[in-house]
Amino acid sequence: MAKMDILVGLQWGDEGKGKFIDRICSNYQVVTRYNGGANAGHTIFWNGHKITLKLLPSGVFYSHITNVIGSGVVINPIQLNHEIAQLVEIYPELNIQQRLLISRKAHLVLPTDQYSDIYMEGSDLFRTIGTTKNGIGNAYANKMLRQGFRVGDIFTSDFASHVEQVMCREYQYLTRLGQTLPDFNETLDVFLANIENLKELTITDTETFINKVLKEGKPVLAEGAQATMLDIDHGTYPYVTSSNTVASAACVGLGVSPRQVGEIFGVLKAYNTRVGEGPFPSEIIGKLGDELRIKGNEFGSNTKRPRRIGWLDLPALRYAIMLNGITQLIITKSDVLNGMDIVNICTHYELDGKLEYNFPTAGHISHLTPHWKAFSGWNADFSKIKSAQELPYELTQYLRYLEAELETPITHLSIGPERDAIINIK
Ligand code: 2SA
Ligand code: MG
Repeated sequence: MAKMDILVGLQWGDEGKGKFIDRICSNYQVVTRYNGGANAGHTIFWNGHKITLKLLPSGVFYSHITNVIGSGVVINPIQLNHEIAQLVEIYPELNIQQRLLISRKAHLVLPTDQYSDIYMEGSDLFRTIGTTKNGIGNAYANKMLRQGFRVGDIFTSDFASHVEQVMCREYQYLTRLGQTLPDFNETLDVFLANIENLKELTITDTETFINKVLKEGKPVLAEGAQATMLDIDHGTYPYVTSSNTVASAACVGLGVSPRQVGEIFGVLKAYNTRVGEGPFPSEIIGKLGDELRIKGNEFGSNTKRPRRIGWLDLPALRYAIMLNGITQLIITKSDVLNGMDIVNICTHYELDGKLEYNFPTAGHISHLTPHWKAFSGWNADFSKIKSAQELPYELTQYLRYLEAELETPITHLSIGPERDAIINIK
């Protein structure tokens, strides 16, 4: 019996998960997505092209890997077809369609889910979250309300008329609220045409497939989208995404027992970022944050929004490691901090005059004052570093401190944007 390894982000997203997945992908027979939708953006550099995958699992580039979109994902068929078409054009030899399985139980994102998301983000009647405006929350809400459409439904004879009815209802509602919307018939036609394309793909009982593969002794990788601090239950609610992002969600979102789980990789950046609204205790406000944003190219891979910048936050990281049961840490973008005089880490917070060593899970998160430990910065030619022994002394000290404080081994360190700029630490 093989194991399913899980990879998650430990911060607020954009930790560089795609790069590490690309590194370990070839060890797996199956690579899966279990949560989120086109709000994800895994950037991979492949043969000189920069490619951002939103819905497709990162195993698409390896011809021996079967890629699975599990039941926990919400699928925008227009985006999925677009992504496939784009890759087929650049790499026809990869036969992406032949190596892609989609769960019958995954839910569909309707155009009206997206329009509702856009409306809610712009309206005073609703809380503004700073979403990616992909309709993710609305699609999951409909799933929970048991009003959603699942991929398996597209083969039923009344699917088109049922979608039309629902979209018509949503159009009436949004129009009454004053929202201007694209032409109804055109929107519906485009959506249904994309549903026809979806029918050409393999839509199946992916949980049966994955469990069979594991039984045959072939390892599976579950790649998490977004990150722990954006988890709908455990993140900084309400400023979170609408799915469970923690490792245990891979079991639900794929239909795999917790007994089958092997390694749980936790990816974190050597500093911190967050897009959208919400508490960010270790945020760096001002010039230094602006400099790091430019240096680290910290802009949303889908939405191009500038990311907020912060230092590492030990209470938040310990909390994320606990929630996921992380077995290995992967640290990315250590090169971005190269040349800084001082690198800070938030060790704990102060709240109403009291010291707080745990990440508060509700309530006063926005009132925290961080306490810092300052480290000497490092300065090295990262392009020449090939092994852990060659790392600058100050960076090694930084990593040792983190490893001890987080009580979890750091196994890999990314030292540059290139595909191979990642070294083994253990
Ligand atoms: P949503 O769209 O409903 O999931 O938004 C809710 C909150 O979750 C945040 N969120 C993200 N944060 C970082 N990266 C994400 N993915 C893209 C990327 C983002 C992009 O990888 O670059 O392109 O801008 C992601 N997806 C959701 C979002 O900012 C809200 O705070
Ligand atoms: Mg991302």
